[in-house]
Amino acid sequence: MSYRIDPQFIAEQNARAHQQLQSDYEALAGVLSRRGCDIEALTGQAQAFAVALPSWGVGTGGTRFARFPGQGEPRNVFDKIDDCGTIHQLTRVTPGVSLHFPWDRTTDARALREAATQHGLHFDAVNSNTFQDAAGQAHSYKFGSLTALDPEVRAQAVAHNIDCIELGHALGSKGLTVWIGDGANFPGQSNLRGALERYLESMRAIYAALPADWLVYIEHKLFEPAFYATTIADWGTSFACATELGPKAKCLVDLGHHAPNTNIEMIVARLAQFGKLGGFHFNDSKYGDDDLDSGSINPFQLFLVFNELRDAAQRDGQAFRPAYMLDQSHNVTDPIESLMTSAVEVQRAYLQAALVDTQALSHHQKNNDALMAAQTLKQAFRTDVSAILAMARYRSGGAIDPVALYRASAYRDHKREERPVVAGRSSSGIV
Ligand SMILES: [Mn+2]
Repeated sequence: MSYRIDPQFIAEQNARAHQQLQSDYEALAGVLSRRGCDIEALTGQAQAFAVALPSWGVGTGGTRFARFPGQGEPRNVFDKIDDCGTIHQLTRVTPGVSLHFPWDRTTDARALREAATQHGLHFDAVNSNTFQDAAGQAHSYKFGSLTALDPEVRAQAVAHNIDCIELGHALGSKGLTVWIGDGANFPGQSNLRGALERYLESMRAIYAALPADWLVYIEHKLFEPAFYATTIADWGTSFACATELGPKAKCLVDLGHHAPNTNIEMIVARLAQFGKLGGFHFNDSKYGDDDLDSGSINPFQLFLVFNELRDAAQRDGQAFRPAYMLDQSHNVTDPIESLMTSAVEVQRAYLQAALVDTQALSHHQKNNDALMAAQTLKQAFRTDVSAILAMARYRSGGAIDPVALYRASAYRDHKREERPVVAGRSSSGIV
């Protein structure tokens, strides 16, 4: 039996922090009340918010130079589910897990589904992997997968994606995320238009295999591993392909997959306007696809993204339901601590955006009062909603202070004993 944090221990730890929280919560309630905001409604919104965990994020990622594994890392998909369960147990904001095949391949989908259910987890979009060669596969992806010139390579990549759909279907998932590393490293290496034509041909075959209630998410990325011309490099290409494929194809925005200083919130607004915003891979970035913890570098950008999402939800109502997922790589922190912190940061940005005085904003926009319009957003962004987030966790049975409780529980020490290092451990990765 693997170690799990005892709910009684959570209750004891919370009891020690509750009085302080109650006092902070009441003070914030007063501040918000003067602005006409009901703190109870906001707490309810925070409790209803969810962002999915990447199964590959609970192991140490590493860079292309080296990986420095941590202690007690998950050895297989069941260990990963245990760690994801612990993150959800303490934060109450991560009920979904996004799997990655073949890393998380299992022959017993029922057992995996059962393990997830025991933790109160379900499976979010599954991810295919044709950016590296799996052991024993017939053809290499060195020169591309869905866009490869060799039709047998393309057929193999298409078959893998269809296999992912079947696996995901057995697990109760409702979506497939496709990111490919295909592209060219040199001018002239590839016919740019031809590569995209082959991509669309391959994707049409994958699209045809989608169950009726599934979506396929096209994830674009500016560069790497193709350093000259990536086939699906930007949201424009992603949008064009999603449009060509049909209503079940949507675009996925990974915050790190853009050039520095790109106005990502505007991309979000555009994709939402035209009904093609499928979902997100949240993370943060300073230079490139850094896969840093969400909100650790540019929390204002994250807030502005959620401000656009708030606007889209207001316009489109229940029909607007993009998939929220984290996609991070942890090199120097305990992945569980990073993922808990990031999930809360995404929830924080969502809640800050909910605080925007939309009437005032609209008024200032109509009057071309740029300064006050910007200040209206800043007022929401500067509001410290920590007490609401903590109260939401507390009321949902989570931890008032997830990282402190996690450390006090010595969870990682237990896992170090339970999970001795084995050769050929399952991969974690960065997409
Ligand atoms: Mn990603």
